[in-house]
Amino acid sequence: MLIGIVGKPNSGKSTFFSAATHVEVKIANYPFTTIEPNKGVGYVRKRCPCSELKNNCNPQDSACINHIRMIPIPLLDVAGIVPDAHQGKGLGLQFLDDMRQADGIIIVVDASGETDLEGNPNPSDPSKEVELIETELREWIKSIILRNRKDYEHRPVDKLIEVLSALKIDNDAMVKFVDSLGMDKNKIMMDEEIAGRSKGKPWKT
Ligand SMILES: Nc1nc2c(ncn2[C@@H]2O[C@H](COP(=O)(O)OP(=O)(O)OP(=O)(O)O)[C@@H](O)[C@H]2O)c(=O)[nH]1
Ligand SMILES: [Mg+2]
Repeated sequence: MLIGIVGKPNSGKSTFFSAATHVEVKIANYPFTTIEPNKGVGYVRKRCPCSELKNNCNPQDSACINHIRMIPIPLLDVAGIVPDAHQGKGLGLQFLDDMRQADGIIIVVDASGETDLEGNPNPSDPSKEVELIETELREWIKSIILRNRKDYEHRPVDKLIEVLSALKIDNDAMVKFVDSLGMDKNKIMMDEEIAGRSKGKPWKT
């Protein structure tokens, strides 16, 4: 499993990453301090079942310290995402390519509202930062789906899953999504009406 740490530029992603992994990385008060992604391992602490069994365990995959299991979670700190990143703005496409490796994301928001969506010092509504990430990820996936129409159109859903395989989208979620559009799973159609119907709705996986 790999979790991507995402957010607009200058929002505190690397600060969170460094606190969670103890990896020293560049942190600064301006946008695009991080360009190449930083990789490290954070630990989720969970009470280990050995506390109830009243013995000490010796797990191979993680440390158990005083009955607390240290579960390793690889983290990836990537470049900031700006409006229209899916069209290449900012470090758009590089960011999105780095994100392909991640199984899930943590969105880091600058709750002070003192920097805009480009990470510059201007007043801003922090809730817009979550919308920004949702919009850019959705538009990016949508552009891949529309660009590869010839590979899955009029074919079973498996072909569409193949097109999206690099994005680690769950197969069952994909089948359910196709169902929710009222599409035949054996004959995927991506006409303009369907493309329009998905517009504006986050594609939950
Ligand atoms: N007050 C305050 N400042 C913070 C906090 N987290 C980060 N900062 C500051 O915010 C600035 C940006 O932090 P970074 O961690 O470099 O932000 P980033 O999102 O990785 O930035 P980019 O890599 O440029 O996209 C730095 O000056 C940090 O010291 C916080 O929780 N509170
Ligand atoms: Mg950074």
